[in-house]
Amino acid sequence: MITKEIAKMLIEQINLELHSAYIYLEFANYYESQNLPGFAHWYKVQAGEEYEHADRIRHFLIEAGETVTFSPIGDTVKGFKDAMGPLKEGLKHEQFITASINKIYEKAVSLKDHLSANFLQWFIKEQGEEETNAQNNIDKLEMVGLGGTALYLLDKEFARRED
Ligand code: OFO
Repeated sequence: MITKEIAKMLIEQINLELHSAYIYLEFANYYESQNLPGFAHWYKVQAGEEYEHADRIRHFLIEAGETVTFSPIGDTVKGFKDAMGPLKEGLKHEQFITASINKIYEKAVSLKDHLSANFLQWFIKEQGEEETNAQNNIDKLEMVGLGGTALYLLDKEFARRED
């Protein structure tokens, strides 16, 4: 149903999505330690989304008759200087994930693997949103600064993220 090349790339992408969840939970750990529970919550919700992305690909592959196995997940980034650190790292990471999705999509198109190409279009749109969200978070923190009442209120806003 789908090409072996794309199946292999998608299995690697599952690993990247799970790695994203792991990275974002580490961000949540950092924010908890900084008494910013709203920021921690935002990234905990994001980690859940990444898990769903991984499972969406896993399900697609299983439906296509592929065998899926996992490999080890990479390490996380630690030791942030301030609350902006994870946000910048998050944007960089999403740009990396977008590039990876685009690469698989382009390969699927070149191999005429239309089923995979069609499946990947959801992820292309999703990556657009993820990059926008990551940039918005940076913009908001830049606007309010790294301390005081405004930061407290931004933390409250981030605590309201539902999905
Ligand atoms: Fe799965 O979108 Fe972020 O990484």
